[in-house]
This record gives sequence, structure tokens and C-alpha cells, in this order.
Amino acid sequence: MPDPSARTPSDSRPEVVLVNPHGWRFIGDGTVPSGLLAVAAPLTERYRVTLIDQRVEKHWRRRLDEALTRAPLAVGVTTMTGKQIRDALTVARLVRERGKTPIVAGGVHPSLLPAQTLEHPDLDFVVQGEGEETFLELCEALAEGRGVAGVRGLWHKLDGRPATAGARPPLPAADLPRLPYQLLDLDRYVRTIRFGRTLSVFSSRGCPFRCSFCYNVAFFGAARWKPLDPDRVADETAELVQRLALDHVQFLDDNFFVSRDRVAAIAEALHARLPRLQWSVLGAHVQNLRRWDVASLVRLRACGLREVLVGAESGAQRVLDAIRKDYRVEDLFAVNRRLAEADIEPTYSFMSGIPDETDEELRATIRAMLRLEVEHPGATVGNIKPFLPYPGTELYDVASARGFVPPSNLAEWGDFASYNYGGVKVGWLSSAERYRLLWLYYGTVLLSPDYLFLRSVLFRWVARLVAPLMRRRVERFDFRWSVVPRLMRFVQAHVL
Ligand code: B12
Ligand code: SF4
Repeated sequence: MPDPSARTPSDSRPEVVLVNPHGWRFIGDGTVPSGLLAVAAPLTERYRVTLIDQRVEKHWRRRLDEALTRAPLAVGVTTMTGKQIRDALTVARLVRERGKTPIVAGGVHPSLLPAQTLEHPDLDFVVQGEGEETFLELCEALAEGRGVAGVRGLWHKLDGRPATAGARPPLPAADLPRLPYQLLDLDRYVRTIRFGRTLSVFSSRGCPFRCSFCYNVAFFGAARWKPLDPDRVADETAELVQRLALDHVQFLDDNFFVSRDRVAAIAEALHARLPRLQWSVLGAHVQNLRRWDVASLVRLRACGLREVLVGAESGAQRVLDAIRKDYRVEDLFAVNRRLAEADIEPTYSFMSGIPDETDEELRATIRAMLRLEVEHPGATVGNIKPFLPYPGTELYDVASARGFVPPSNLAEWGDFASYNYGGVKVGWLSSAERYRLLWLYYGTVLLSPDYLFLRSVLFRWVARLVAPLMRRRVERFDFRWSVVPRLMRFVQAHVL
């Protein structure tokens, strides 16, 4: 396949390289690298942008090497907390070994811990928050050989120490860029799932809720929810659907359902333009969904809505209140029944192990999970993840006050992930209790052979085989030693 960013002989624009590191080897992760595309959008006129995605490019190293021989202006890498940091650091090291090209980190993790991130010797700059304007200004300063000290949103090194001119205000919704998809071989991101040819898209940024475990409040500040206009969503989706012969799109918004009117308008606009398109939503809040009665959900279904991923988090009201989830448990069941009547398939995600959670509250989560499945046979449940205190969140501060010892540098954050939960230093749980929650996580993952992100045929077979056993043990709150969760953890830590 020709390199989409190949330079024509007359192309003398300075080059900028953007890299999406692999991170967790999620089977089937083919999400479009929207963060890097957004950062690239304002650059494309004056700069040649080379976008390399480790997740889909077997020969990413060769492309990076080739790009480095052309002496680019900068190399930017994106990363969230966890394993993606490890791969981002591998990229940074490769670039460092090849010369003096400035290396810039952006994305959720560097934005939440900019100073600590920049302390890493292989990084030269950190872009905090949304990167469109900040990265453009950085590139301009680099191209013109100017200093960068006045660039807001940017962290640079001053006498070897992290320094910044201060935060940059978030982009207004109307300024969110059209993504320059021409920089990618988009076919690589089309996955065939049970709804047919599928691509990931967005219709908004951020979320107005205040869940105390989520990055949103710290990342976006006051302007937390930025919706795109429904016609724009429908037009841009229609272009992609027609160009790639898609059957289905997945909206990866943090929270798609914030405005009922907007969702209705998007649904109708999509249906008018693309009557056969099916679509799913991977971020929904119970409090928003409860405003939809069965008739209006049936209409959404008629307009193509198939799946919604709902952050249920807990079956215990005290826990929901403690994490500021802002919904009532009974509303979760009401929403679930309505979704069942409308034939829309929900996937519910849960968490365990927040400070002071009791056994009874954990049992309430398990009971809720099993009840949701009974009341909606098309629901996917499971996946009760141990709570990890992500930086920048309110619960991180609570956890720190309760004895959580966070990783002390960027490289250590690269191992901050659920498969390492046994070793996470949370002061309120003993080692045995942490392993129990890890067991519950893998045990419940195995209850859902069709879980959204895990699309491996091998996983499905294993899950189908062991699901009845896992179910019995989860129902009985029985976390005795079992080879299956241990095997899952090994695979996740060393293979994925
Ligand atoms: C798609 C996605 C994934 C994909 C991978 C995406 C990728 N590109 O590699 C998959 C499915 C694999 C995934 C996995 C996980 N994810 Co995820 N994921 C997302 C999701 C839904 C969308 C990301 C996106 O495209 N956003 C849209 C773009 C426009 O926003 P953006 O990436 O933030 O980019 C902007 C800025 O950050 C900045 N920027 C970003 N990169 C760069 C780079 C440079 C150089 C510059 C200058 C600027 C810059 O500029 C961009 C434009 O303004 C987000 C939620 C969200 N809505 O963002 C969660 C999210 C990023 N994931 C999250 C988590 C927790 C996970 C998991 C740990 C979940 C789990 N427990 O299983 C795993 C682990 C991944 C790992 N560590 O390896 C958290 C991250 C929290 C944190 N502290 O980092 C988020 C925020 C969800 C949440 N609400 O908590 N994820
Ligand atoms: S509803 Fe979801 S995206 Fe919004 S703040 Fe809560 S966890 Fe974050």
C-alpha cells in the first residue's frame, strides 16, 4: 500500500511525525487515532505530517527510521496511563538514539502529570490538554528557530527543569477540527464485527458529569462537554460510510447521550442520509438514558442504534454516591428494562475496590450484574474491574490520603494496569483482598465471550468453555485458587 503521507518531489514543507503507540494488545483494537488526527488537522497546510500507528502497522519501525532520515521538525507521541507509556518510551528512545529531533508527548497521561512526564530524559516537550493550537504554535516556533517559553499549554525544559507559560483554554466546540483522514490508510481501521464493516467515530468531546475516578474534570476543566452539531456529525459520518462501504459506526464519545434533543437529531439525520447504517455508542450515563421512554428508544433503534456501553460501576448506592456517579440504582434497572423492550443491547461495566467498599457492597454489584442479565437477555455484563486511582482525579487524592503509593516516575506509570493490580500499593486492601478482586475481574471477563473489545476467536472459545464454572463461582462469591484467572492475567501481562 502506498504511504499516505508520501512526499511528492516538489513537497518542501517541513515534516512532523506523529506516533500512536501500541499499548495493551487489545485484540481487535482498531480505533482510529483521533487524538493524533486532531493534532495534525491544523498542520496539514504548512507541514507534511507522517502518522505512524504501531497498532496497525507491522513495519512501523521502518517508517519511523525513514522519517528520521528526513530530519523532521519534531516527533509527537500520544499516550494514556498504563502500558501505552512503555511503547511511547520505546519510540522516544529510538528517536533519541537517532539524533536531536525534539520529542513531544501529549494525550491524557502527560496532560494530567505534565511535570513528572517531562522529567523523563527522552522527552523534550509536553503538550497539556487539547493539542491542536499548542502543537501548531510549537511547530511554528521550531520551524522559525524561535523560543517556546510563551506558548501556553506547553511544558518545556528550563535549565533541565519542567517549566510552562500556563494552561491554554479548551477549544470551543465549533473549533473542533475536521479530521484529516487522508493521512491514514483508513481501510486498516475498518473491522468486521457482527454488525458488518465498522469504524470508530466521535460526536463530542468530554462529559458534564463529575465521577470522581474519571479524567474529565481535570482534563477539560469548566468547559467539560463539547458537542458537535448533529448535521456535521451526520455529514462527516456519511462521507466515511460511503467512502469505506461501512455498515456500522461506533461512537466513542465519553458521553454520547448528554442532550436528548441532540441525540434525536443525530439519529434522524443519520437515518435520513444512510437508512441502512447501524451504529453503537460506547459511552452512556444512566441518568441521561433514563430520560428516554420505550417509544423514543424504539425510534432510536429504528434509526439504527444497536449497542450502548453504560458505566454502571456498582450495585450499591453508597458506592455510587461515594464516586459521585450521580444516578440511582433503581434507574439502572429501569433503563435496562426499557432497552430490552426496544431491542437495544447494553454492555455494562463495573468496578470494585474503592476505599471502604464492603463485602456486602461488592455482593450487591454482583447481584446487580446478574439481575441486569436476567431482565435483558441481550445485555452483556461482567468485567468488574479493580479500581485504579488514575492521576488527576478526585479519588486519586482520596486514595493517596488512604495509603496509595503512586508510581514515582513516567516509566513506572507504564506498569499501572489492572493485570498488575496485585502489586498496586493501595493502603486500604491487603494483598489477599487485591488478588480476590483480580480474580473477580478475570472471572467476570470470562462471563462475556462477546465482550466489546475482546474479539479473539481463542478468547471466545475459552470463555464459552469456562463461563458456566466462572458464573457459579462468581454467584457464590467464591474466589478460591483457580488456574483460569491466573492464566488470563499471564496472557494480559505478557502477551497482549
Ligand atoms: C479509543 C480509546 C482507547 C483505545 C486506544 C486508543 C489509542 N489511540 O491508542 C483502546 C480501546 C485500546 C483503549 C484502551 C484503554 N483505555 Co482508553 N480510551 C479511548 C477513548 C474512548 C478515545 C480516545 C480518543 O481518541 N479520544 C479523542 C481525542 C480527540 O482525544 P485525545 O486522545 O485526548 O487527544 C487530544 C489531547 O489529548 C491531545 N493529544 C493527544 N495525543 C497527543 C499527542 C501529541 C503529540 C500532542 C501534541 C497532543 C496530543 O490533543 C488531542 C486533540 O485535542 C478515551 C476516552 C476519550 N473520549 O478520549 C479512552 C481513555 C483514553 N482510555 C482510558 C483507559 C483507562 C483505558 C484502559 C486502561 C481501559 C481499561 N482498563 O481497559 C485501556 C488501556 C490502554 C493502555 N494503557 O494501553 C482513559 C484514560 C485515563 C488515563 N489516565 O489515561 C480514557 C480517558 C477513558 C476514561 N474516560 O477514563 N482506549
Ligand atoms: S459519566 Fe463517564 S465520562 Fe462522564 S465523568 Fe463519569 S466516567 Fe467520566
